[in-house]
Amino acid sequence: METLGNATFENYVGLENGYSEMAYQMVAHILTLGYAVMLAALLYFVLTINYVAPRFRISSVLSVVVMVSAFLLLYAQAGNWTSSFIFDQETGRYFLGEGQDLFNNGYRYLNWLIDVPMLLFQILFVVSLTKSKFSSIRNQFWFSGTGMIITGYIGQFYEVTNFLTFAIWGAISTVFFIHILWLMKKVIDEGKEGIPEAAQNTLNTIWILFLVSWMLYPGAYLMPHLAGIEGGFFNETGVVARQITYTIADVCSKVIYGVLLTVVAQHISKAEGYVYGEAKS
Ligand code: RET
Repeated sequence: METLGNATFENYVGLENGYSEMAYQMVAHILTLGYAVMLAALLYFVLTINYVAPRFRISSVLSVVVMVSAFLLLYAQAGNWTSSFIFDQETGRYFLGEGQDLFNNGYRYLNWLIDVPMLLFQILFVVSLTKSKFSSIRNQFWFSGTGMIITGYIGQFYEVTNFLTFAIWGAISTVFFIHILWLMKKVIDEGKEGIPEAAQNTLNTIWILFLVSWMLYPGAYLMPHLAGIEGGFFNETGVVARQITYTIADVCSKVIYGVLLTVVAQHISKAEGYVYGEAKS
């Protein structure tokens, strides 16, 4: 057991009990679904870029950046899963393969280092701030976004070996997270001023979507310890639950969020007289 060191709990489960066919395949499939969605959505964001007035198009460009980086990361993550665990014919289960790379969610965290600032900046190109300064909000998003992820990245190495270290880094990361939530609420509240009602309603939906989908990530961080400190989700159910949680969170926080921002931009564009495909008078 000690030989795995700071490996994440997926490896401990794979070494001790192995994975049933269903658990193994569900993770492989859900990771594949994840990168397939990112590639499909990439096309969506490229093809719809002219649906909004020119000044909003940078929002679509940022979605494209997020889609490319998420696609590559999830593709690597899926390969990491299938190469880490090997089918054992005697037991009919998948075990941690010898001489293979261990499985690690750290790829995700480093991907978030790109995606989180992009997703936060993205809304600033759609809404107009009435009181706050663009550069001040942008810098704070940048500071707390990267702070949240780097501290969480360090913490996740200790999820099995040292619960206290894991909890302390997680708590520091949460402070940055609360700051981000507070900033985002401010941006959305200011952004709602003076825009069409349909756009205001979509911004309300974006706030709920943001809140719920971003909270899923700390949920996934805690997954091996949910339902009790000892045992609990420290098994294949927890492993499957974590990857499902990540995939739902990724689709909501990157794809649906990007689509809804385009909808807000479309409402505002229309109110300003920009309709795609109509000649300017
Ligand atoms: C961590 C560590 C534990 C505490 C908290 C975390 C928050 C993570 C979040 C990640 C969001 C990622 C997104 C990625 C999109 O590509 C780092 C898990 C609060 C909120 C939106």
